[in-house]
Amino acid sequence: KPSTPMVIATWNVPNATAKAWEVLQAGKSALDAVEQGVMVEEADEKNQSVGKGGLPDRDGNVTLDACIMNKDGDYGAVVCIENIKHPISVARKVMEDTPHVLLAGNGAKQFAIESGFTPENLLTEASKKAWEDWKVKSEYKPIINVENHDTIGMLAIDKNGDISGACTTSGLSYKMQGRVGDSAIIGSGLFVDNEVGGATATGMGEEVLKTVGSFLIVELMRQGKSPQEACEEAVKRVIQKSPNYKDFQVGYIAVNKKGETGAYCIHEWFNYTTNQDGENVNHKSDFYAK
Ligand code: SD4
Repeated sequence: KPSTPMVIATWNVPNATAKAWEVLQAGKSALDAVEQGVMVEEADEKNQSVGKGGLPDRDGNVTLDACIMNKDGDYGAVVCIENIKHPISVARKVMEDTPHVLLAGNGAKQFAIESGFTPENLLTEASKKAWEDWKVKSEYKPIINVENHDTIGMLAIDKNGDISGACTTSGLSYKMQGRVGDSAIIGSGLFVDNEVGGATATGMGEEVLKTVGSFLIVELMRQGKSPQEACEEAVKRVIQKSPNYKDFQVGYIAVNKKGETGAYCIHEWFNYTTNQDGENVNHKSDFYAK
């Protein structure tokens, strides 16, 4: 049953959604909820797809992408930032404290340090070992393992009915140096329109970027589609454009103003977590390739 306030996030991230719910319960905004929610995963070294412990690029650099959107449609993002554990908070500062919306690489890191963030090594022993094992063959196939990736995209609706969203990732593992995916790009990895709803993506960023998936979902909801119908349409768009869809995963989640949710992906195993009334529920997403 749809109800608000609520939180929805990609993958099985009960600690993150519980944190976001706690923030909402304290009467804070959806913006605070999504920021603090995804920070839980950024700090979790065991999650090798975001923040500290993220898998590096092919040269061993951990480079992170993150973005955030508020109820007014403001957007802030960092791409290819290194050594900063909480890129989502830097993205929020870009949105709130600069005349810009997107900072990249060294400039983003510089801004983070000037804003009080402490640089640190993000390559954990476990991720370093995984990279060293990968280097033995160095097979550069930018094919996402369909079972194992967990960029976190989160959407929340607060007690005022306002929607915000956040998305954070270390991107595809062993990507080329400088590669930026969909997660921090407005309309692709995330889009929120407070009059309509929000959407966020996980999976092969190149495919999400080509079809501007999250914006598409929000626009379809604006035209009257349910979040579920809109997610299905966005996945079908990817499939129409990419005959090799069997080789990669894309998954979307969405929520509308009423708190109705939707999710759809190409391959089985995508799942997502909701929190309504303080209860975390993990859901299996419906999928195309049956
Ligand atoms: C990217 N969409 O950088 C991200 C990867 C991802 O879980 O979702 N990983 O393309």
